[in-house]
Amino acid sequence: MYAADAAVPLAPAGYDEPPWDRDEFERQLRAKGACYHIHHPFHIAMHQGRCSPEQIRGWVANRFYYQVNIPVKDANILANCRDRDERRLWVQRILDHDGYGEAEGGIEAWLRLGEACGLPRDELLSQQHVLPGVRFAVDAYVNFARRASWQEAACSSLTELFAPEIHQSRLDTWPQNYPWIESHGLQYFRNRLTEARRDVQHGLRVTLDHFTRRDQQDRALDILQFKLDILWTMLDAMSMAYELERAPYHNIDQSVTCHRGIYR
Ligand code: AHQ
Repeated sequence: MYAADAAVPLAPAGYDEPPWDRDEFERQLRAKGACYHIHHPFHIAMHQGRCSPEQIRGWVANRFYYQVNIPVKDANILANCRDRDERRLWVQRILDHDGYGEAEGGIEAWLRLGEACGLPRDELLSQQHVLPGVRFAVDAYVNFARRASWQEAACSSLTELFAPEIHQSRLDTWPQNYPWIESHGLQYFRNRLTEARRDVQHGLRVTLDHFTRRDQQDRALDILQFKLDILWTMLDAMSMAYELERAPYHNIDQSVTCHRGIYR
């Protein structure tokens, strides 16, 4: 970036400030939890038992699009990573979701969550319920991981610093709030309690090691905010459709079918 009359490039914002030490950098990252989607009104209503079966099913069907894209996102991170030892760690995320050997994996577990909520597997797999806003947000995450450095994409996964709390909140409240959901469907959330804690230790170490200048640390916070925005925007789209009953084109033509995804 150049000032109008400067012959030398201006340093990025924060560049000339001293970097945070590791503890303060981690504290700054964790402070972003204030914007985590556990605080979104849709999630608060879900936690308080105020979601209808249709709203729960809409959430499960739309979040399935996020789930099936996590291994694609992680495969892009692996493709951009030249460090074998880091790849040996990161590859576990793909196995956790796609499954391997006898382990069915998280995508299968999410399909079972759908069945437990009364959503047939084919309905989730067809992506027929995926809202455009959810699709755009998830595709933005995958496309970011495709073109960013693997360390920047690893940083974007740090929303999982806050994930164990949200998974535990569902395990704590869904049985009495949504007794119509078969309990076996909650296995996905049980699995993520340990998987998320393990994953985030790796992602945090990569982030604290990689972003060392203050301007880089500021960028890391912005990358994490980008991912927080993705999670929040997904729920905004679901709120429009399932709480306000304003799905796309609701006032024009109920028969309109939203686009079915161009990144096939
Ligand atoms: O089920 C989730 C999951 O597998 C992942 C992977 C990780 C990533 O790589 O970005 N993030 C993530 C998340 C999952 N569940 C979300 C939820 O609310 O159930 C939380 C989400 C996250 O915090 O990023």
